[in-house]
Amino acid sequence: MNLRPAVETEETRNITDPAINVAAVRIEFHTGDVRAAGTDAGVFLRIGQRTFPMPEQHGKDPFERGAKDAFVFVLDPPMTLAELRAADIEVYHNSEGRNPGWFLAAIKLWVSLSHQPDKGFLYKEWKDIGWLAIDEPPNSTQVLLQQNA
Ligand SMILES: [Ca+2]
Repeated sequence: MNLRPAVETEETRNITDPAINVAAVRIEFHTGDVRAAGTDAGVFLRIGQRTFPMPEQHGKDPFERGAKDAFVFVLDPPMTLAELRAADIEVYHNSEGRNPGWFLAAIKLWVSLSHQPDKGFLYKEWKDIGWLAIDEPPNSTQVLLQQNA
C-alpha cells in the first residue's frame, strides 16, 4: 500500500471541539500533464467505512490530462472532525475503460463544518501522487492518502 503524506496545509488544525461535525466534503483531483495521464475508469473515494463513487456528469468527461475535477459529497449522517482525522482516506479506480491508468498530480480535500456551513476549509492536500495503474509503478490502482491514526 502506498501512503502519501499530506502537505501541512490543514486549515482545520486548530479546531479541537469534538462536537464539530463535517457536513460535507469536496474532493478535487488534478490529473497530471503527461502522456496518457487521463482515465475513464470509475473513481472512488473511501473515508473509513464509507465509499463515495464519483457520479457521472452529463456531457462531461472527467479525469482527462491536465484537468481539475471536483465533487461534493454530503456526509449523512455527518462524522466528526475527530473521526475524519482518525479515518483511512483512500482513492482508487476500477481500471475499466480504454487505457485506464491514471496519473494524478494532486488531490485536495475540503470540508464544510457544522458550525460554519458557508465556509470551506482545506483539510489536506496531497501532491505528486503519480500513477494509479496496473502497468505503471507502483502497479496499484489505489492510493492511501491518510492512514488510520
Ligand atoms: Ca475521462
